[in-house]
This record gives sequence, structure tokens and C-alpha cells, in this order.
Amino acid sequence: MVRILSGVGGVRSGPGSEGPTNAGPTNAGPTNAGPTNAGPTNAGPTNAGPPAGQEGGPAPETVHSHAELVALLAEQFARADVSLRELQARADRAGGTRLPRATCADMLAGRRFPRKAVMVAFLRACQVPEQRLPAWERAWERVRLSRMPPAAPAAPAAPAAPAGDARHGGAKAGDAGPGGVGAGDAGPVAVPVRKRRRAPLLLVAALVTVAIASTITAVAWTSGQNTRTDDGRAFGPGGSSSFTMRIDPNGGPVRLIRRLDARVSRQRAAITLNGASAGHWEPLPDGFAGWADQHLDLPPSLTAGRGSLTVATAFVSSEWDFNEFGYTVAQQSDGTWTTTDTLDVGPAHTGAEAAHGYRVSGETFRGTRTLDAPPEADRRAAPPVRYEAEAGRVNHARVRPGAVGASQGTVVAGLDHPDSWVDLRVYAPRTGRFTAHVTYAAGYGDAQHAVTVNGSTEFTLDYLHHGWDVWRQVTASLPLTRGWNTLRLQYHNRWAELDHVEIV
Ligand SMILES: [Ca+2]
Ligand SMILES: [Ca+2]
Repeated sequence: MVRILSGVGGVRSGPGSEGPTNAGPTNAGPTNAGPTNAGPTNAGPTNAGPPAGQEGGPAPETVHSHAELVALLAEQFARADVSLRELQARADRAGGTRLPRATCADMLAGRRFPRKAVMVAFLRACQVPEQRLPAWERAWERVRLSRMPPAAPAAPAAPAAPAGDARHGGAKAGDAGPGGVGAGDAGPVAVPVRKRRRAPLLLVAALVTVAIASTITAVAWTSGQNTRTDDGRAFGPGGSSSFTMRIDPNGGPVRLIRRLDARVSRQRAAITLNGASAGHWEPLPDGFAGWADQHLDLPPSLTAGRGSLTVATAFVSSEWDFNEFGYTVAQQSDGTWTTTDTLDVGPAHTGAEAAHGYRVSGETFRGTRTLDAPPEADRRAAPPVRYEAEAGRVNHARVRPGAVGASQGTVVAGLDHPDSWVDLRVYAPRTGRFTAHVTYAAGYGDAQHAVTVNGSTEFTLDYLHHGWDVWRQVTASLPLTRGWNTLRLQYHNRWAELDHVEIV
């Protein structure tokens, strides 16, 4: 199923049109929850021991196993008496290896064997003196060696798990991906050691990897009972990705669908199509776990008549990073949705990536995840196409970002003059009457817009007063001709802001 971000709700007595004299954008800005101010406060253990490295501090010289290393790292963390968020911020300020909270949490919980650089960055952020670091590095190397596959068949030591198999606490060095939900809050707890189970699980993981690698298209799910396995990538602050997808220049609206690991919350990224701004991947509502298929209807002005789209995605904010496991482009034509192109993102699909010119920078994760499956997609019940007002042609009005509760956080405001209007290109699979749902806010009494379809004025649309930033839907019946139509919403009486229109 394709998830839609709610475009309705969010009551606020904030900025908005205050009538015809509404001047100047009281732009509150998008509600970006940046990595440094997001998420629950992680107080961490409040063990106030002596500063790291002083007498009685952890002694890495005694470490010979992963469990011992984890216990000592946890002790160090307790002594530092800071949150994972603060550690991450310190590492960011230091400018070296990044220290995402989820990675730290996984390391401290023993779910992952860290990269050496991550461990050192962690210790530095805990203010362990530089002269103590070599002892920690030697400890790390001893543990790493103990985890290598045995040279002799008799030795029962457990090898490292294969890349990215997060289920098993398997830890490929360098696999610094996001942890599970709440991973950022995971305290330094007991270390699960699962040597006995590892061998059969390894086999399963290997089979999964083979299955993925041998699949060419994006429909590369390997599924358990209620789980799916997919490979993907993620990027962090300053990072971005781009790829090119085929579309039908003569087709209808284009929908971009992204498969993501929704356990990482508050992912937001800016999208451009062939260099032109096309909106955002907005954070999913809270409560998502596992896989999600998020979709975005692309502005028709940027897709109509084109045979391909170069999609660039730039990190804006997230609890941790922005992940992408696959993209699908669906296009509506004559009432049916067709998949015009798919891109299976991930290290097991470098061929598909190359074929789409896929590039990523600022990568924070590459690997495989096994998560709860999303609800089954149902193309017959695909959500209606959403046409954002702000993506239309705006005359004598302005685009207002920072509109709380609005779809894409952006609306058209200042539709205050006789020549203030928004033109939207809307698609009809056949000639006939269609229902338009217009989402608006009116905060200065009931308002009206004149509705024009393909240059012919049809009627006035009434917007009942509910207050600014209270997004409500009003319904209208429109006569549309097969293909693209121009819908104009024009100032008529009093003042309303426009968020988006859906045609059903
Ligand atoms: Ca993938
Ligand atoms: Ca909008």
C-alpha cells in the first residue's frame, strides 16, 4: 500500500493570510527536526564515576572477547555521563568519523561489532585521553581476530555475520547502519552472544543474499512469513543521491514511490527533477515500523512531455539518516496505473544502479535489512493524485512554506486580488465529470474562489471559515476532457489559502 502524508489537521494560531493586507511571508520554515534536536532525550546512565582514563578507569588490556569489549565500552559510556546525542554532536564537531546515535546504541548493546574508527570516535567523544587509545585499539584487534573464521575446521569460533544481516546482530566491519526503533535509547545492557545459533542463521542469510543478487528487477523481495528482505543505502547530512527513470512523455500524472526503512523516523529530503524543485519527501507519521512505501505525486509541469526524469534527493533532516531501498515510477494513463521504471537500490544491485545512473554521496549505510512487510499494494485502490497548489502556476499571490499541517508544509497564500489565481494542470482518464477535493484554509470569514476549467468559468467555490492553518476540504464537480486540463482557482470573495487538490 502506498502511504500518503496527511494533508489535513494541525491547528495552530500561527501565520497565515490575515486578509488583503497580508504582507510579508511570516515564514516559520519547515518543521525540520534536525538530527541535533530530535528524538527523546537520552539521559544515559547517570553513573558519575571519575573521568575516563583516570585511576580505576576501564582497562582495555583485559579484553579478549566481544562481550568484554562491549562491557568496557558501556562502562566508559557510563563514566562519560552524557547522552548519545551529545556524543554524536561532539563527534560532528570533531569532524572525523561520524558517530550516529543508532550506531553507538548498537555498539553498546552488543548488537554490532563496531568499526575500529567508530569505536575510537566514541572514545574520543567520551573524552578518553589520547594516550589510552592505543590500548583500546589493541583490544579491538584482539576481539576482531577472535571473531575471524577459524583456520582449522575443529575450532568452533563464530565468524562475523555477512553484510548487513541486522537480525542476527551480525556485524560486518564497516556496516554502520541505523539501528532498530529506539536504538538511540538503548542503554549499555547485557551482551547477547549467540554463537550457537549463528551457523544456521548464516546459511539463511547467505541464501537470501544469493536470491537478491540473482534478481534483476526491483521486485527483489525475498520474503519470510511476514518479513521482507531488501538491500539499500542511506545518506546523512550533506548527502544526496540521484538517478534517472523512464516515463511516458504522452502519459498522465507521474508518481514516485520510495521503499524505506521506516524505523528511522523524521526522514526529510528535498527533491529536484531535472534540476527543478519538485517538493520533499516528508517525514512519515509516527508509528511506522518496518518497511514503508512512500509516494509523491510529481508536479505535472516537470513531467509532462518528458521521456525521462533525473531525480535528485538531498538530505534535509532525520533522526539519523535518509534511506532508500528501491524506487518505482508509476504513471497514470487512461485510468490505469503503469509502472514505467524501477530501480532497485542497494549493494546487491549495482548493475541496476548503474543502468539508472544512480549516484550517492555522504553515504552512511549500505547493506541489507529484513523487516516487517508493508501492507500489500493495491493498484486498483491507488490513492488519488494530489496536485499541490504551490506546484501550480501562481499569479499575483505567493507560495508560503512553513504552513503547519499542510501537505508538503507549503501552500499558496495572498490570493487577495482580482487577478490572484492558481492554475493547476489536472489529468482526466476520460471525458466526463470528476470530483475535485480542494484543501484550503480560510481565517477571515467565509471565502469564495471562482473556478475555471480550460478557460471556461464554471462556478464559485465556497470556503467556510475555520481559521488559518486549519486545512479543510471542499468538494466540487468538474467537467474535464480526457487528458490534461487546466483548473484555475481565482480570488472571488474574501480570502483563502490553497494547499492541494485531488481529483477522483
Ligand atoms: Ca533494494
Ligand atoms: Ca501543499
